[in-house]
Amino acid sequence: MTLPDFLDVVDSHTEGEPTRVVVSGGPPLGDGPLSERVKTFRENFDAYRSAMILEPRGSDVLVGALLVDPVETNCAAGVIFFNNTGYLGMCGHGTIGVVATLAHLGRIEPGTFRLETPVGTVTCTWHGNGRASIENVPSYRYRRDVTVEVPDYGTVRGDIAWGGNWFFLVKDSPERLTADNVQRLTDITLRIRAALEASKITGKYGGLIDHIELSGPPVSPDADSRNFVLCPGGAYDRSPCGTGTSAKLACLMADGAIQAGQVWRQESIIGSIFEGVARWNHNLVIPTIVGRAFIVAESRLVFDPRDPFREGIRT
Ligand code: PYC
Repeated sequence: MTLPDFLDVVDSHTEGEPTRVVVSGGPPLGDGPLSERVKTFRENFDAYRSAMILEPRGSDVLVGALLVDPVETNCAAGVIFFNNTGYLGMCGHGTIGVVATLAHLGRIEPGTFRLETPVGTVTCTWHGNGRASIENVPSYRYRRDVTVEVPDYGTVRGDIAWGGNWFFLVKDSPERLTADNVQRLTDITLRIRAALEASKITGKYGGLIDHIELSGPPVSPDADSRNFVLCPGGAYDRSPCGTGTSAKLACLMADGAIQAGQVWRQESIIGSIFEGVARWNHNLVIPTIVGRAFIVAESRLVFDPRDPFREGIRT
């Protein structure tokens, strides 16, 4: 496949975590279910992802979002999220970034609409002034109090939960949750993730646990908890992580530690905050996450056929 000459994108950050939305162009993925279109993207057009996300045009922290036609007729659009290593089921900060981008482009007014993702439909509300809410896909705790032996570190205990991606959540972080400790936090969470994989500990139906979330006491008096979230590509989430906060809410609801409708304020490792609230739908938790996103750039990414790194630097 060949890349186009250029792609127009809008970059934003949601509570510190960046999102790049493709606003014109993008690969032809057909009109099948979004999960099949992800497969087509991965197998036939992965150079679009690498060219947009990897250096020299992007970075390991960046999440990309491609808007596509939805299958569900009650959805305004479909969206496929991707990062430095592959494709995400859902992305909470990214959805808030998409909503702010659509508002910036004048494509939406304050109000509510639905977006289709490869793992289900989310309901978005644009409140204006950078603020958006997303009612996420149904979330749940799959296993409680799972222990894993991390070589040369020790036993780590956590819950496995789904919030649109699979998470291993450690309630009482064994490490200091401060921004000056992210190197160590990254190292430890990478080792926890490798140990889970080596021990064949997975989400339901063998789902790969690719996000690790450590929680501890907040720094801000306005927050209930602080987290550090390792993302699939090895970067840490600068935001409190929308799908991670959803997984956390599912665990808190399962424990009876919060009640339906109670606000949970989740602080990130850099001190930004998402507000979360959840309700039960039978035995599943429906989380709503509120956060702010701001536009930081409107750009044209250029792919010069003579450029040896036009598909990004794959290491
Ligand atoms: O906000 O859900 C999220 C997310 C996942 C990976 C990075 N951010």
